[in-house]
Amino acid sequence: MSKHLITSALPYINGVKHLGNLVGSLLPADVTARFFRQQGDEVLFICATDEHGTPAELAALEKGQDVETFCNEQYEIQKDIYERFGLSFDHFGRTSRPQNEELTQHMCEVLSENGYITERTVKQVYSAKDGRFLPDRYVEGTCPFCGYERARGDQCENCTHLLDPTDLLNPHSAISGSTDLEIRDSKHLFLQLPKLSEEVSKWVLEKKNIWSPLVYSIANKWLKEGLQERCITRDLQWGIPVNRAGFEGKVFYVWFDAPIGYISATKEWSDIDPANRDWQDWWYDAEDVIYTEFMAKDNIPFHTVTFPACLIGSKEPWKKVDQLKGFNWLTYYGGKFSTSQKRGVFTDQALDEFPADYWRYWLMANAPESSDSSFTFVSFANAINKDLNDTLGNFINRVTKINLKNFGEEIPAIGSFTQAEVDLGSRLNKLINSYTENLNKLSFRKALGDLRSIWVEGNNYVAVTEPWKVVKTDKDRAATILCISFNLMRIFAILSYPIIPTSSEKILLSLGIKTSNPGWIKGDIEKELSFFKGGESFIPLDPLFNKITPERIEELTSKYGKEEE
Ligand code: B3M
Ligand code: ZN
Repeated sequence: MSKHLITSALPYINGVKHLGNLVGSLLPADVTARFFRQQGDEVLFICATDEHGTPAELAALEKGQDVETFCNEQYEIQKDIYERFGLSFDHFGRTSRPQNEELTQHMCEVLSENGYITERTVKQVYSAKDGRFLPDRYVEGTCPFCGYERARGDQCENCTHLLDPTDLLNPHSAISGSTDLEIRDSKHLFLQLPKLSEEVSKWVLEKKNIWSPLVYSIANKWLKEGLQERCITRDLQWGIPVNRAGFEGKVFYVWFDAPIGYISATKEWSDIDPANRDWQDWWYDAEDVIYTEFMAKDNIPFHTVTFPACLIGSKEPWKKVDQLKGFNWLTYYGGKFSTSQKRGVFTDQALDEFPADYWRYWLMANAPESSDSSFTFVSFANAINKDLNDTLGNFINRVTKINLKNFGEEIPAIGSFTQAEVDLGSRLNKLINSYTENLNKLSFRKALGDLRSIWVEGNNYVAVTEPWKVVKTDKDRAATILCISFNLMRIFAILSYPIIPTSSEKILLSLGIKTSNPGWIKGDIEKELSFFKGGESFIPLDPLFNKITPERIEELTSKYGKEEE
């Protein structure tokens, strides 16, 4: 039995997330957590809201709320949405909780004791009108590299250059719009990454054949460019205070405290039940733990270089990531999802339109693994109609109908296997082995292709054996075919559980199986195909899925926008 620690990148607190955020970390992490639990492994699935930094402050300002009130509200909104999407976190915490303050301050102290933190006075943009320094996104202006006039103080979203607020041309305050800005001295802490470069490079090299090319190449590029010292403090009110003389009124930079949030959210989890839970079992001297992280590609540098550098620099035995699944982008009709321009489908709206399983299925079948994927309602409707409704749903409906007509609400008695069942078994064996292997390798698109092929086997089986015909001449043979078909329903439900858990639970319940962990299909397929032997009762299922009509597609595309503006 393995011990899996799974984390998803922590969603920023500022606003409801869109489908791209869901498929870029949260959902694949959940699919993997469910899958490992079904293998009988010990799993701890951790996430939290990422609550500090200028995104939170600016969003709160926009809503006319103080940041703490804003974060409290947004945390509950996001937590509720993720529960409705079936994201089975063992704990969903907050980086603004005391555990993260304690651990972040500790991390800075030990890094400082080990000589990896220096103090330096830097030039900062100060706004007399706002009465404060303006770090990162608090300053906007013209990008010196590409002339984009709405560049932010930390990065130009047009040419993606990382910026410092003092680089901007015609800068103005993002709060008051004031251009009356001055440059003032301000003392900050710097993480001496160059001193950790050799150890980090050695550690990254060990991952060469473990991480995907996308992940390994991004980590390597950063290391090859040469690591620079990084400022890990900010002149902000909202954040984890820097508990160091001379740094009153300053907080840690959000990307310093956020990854530590994985550890502190685990401590939140064990603080709930300290008699039975120990966060250090998963993070401290925890070489028996297999740690897998999920994130979008822009987060890969922080997770493969800066955060491991902090853990290495602490000289404490913190668990570092083993496997890291990075994703490209999900686009909306080829363009970017946009919170500000209200472009695309957001997680709260998605649940108003269709059940979570519809989205879970399409997103995992089209996960942006080796390249970007584009969401369109036509593609979405095709998958729901063809794969869920016409393949899985249709198989269940037709077997149930034939059985009700000839044997009532009882699974009929199984007889001996013919060549049809032997062939079915060997095809299923191959497909299930491939599906299991692809999920183990986090190859989600391939895995979903296998799952689809597994469902198709059900329809092929009844098409070949024709129980509706056979029942007229050989009722026992028809009984066997239908009994095998009910066993296929159970097999499909168990295998589909990581992807479409709500539908899978409904199928299992209709077969009289109520469980929080349905296990897996492995070993002797003949045994699985004769799990039900006959005599068991079942509850006829209402149709699990509804087709999406062309009219509905039209309605959705006009509601959520289509072409890039
Ligand atoms: N909050 C997600 C993002 O960049 C960021 C991840 C933090 S994981 C420690 O959108
Ligand atoms: Zn630019």
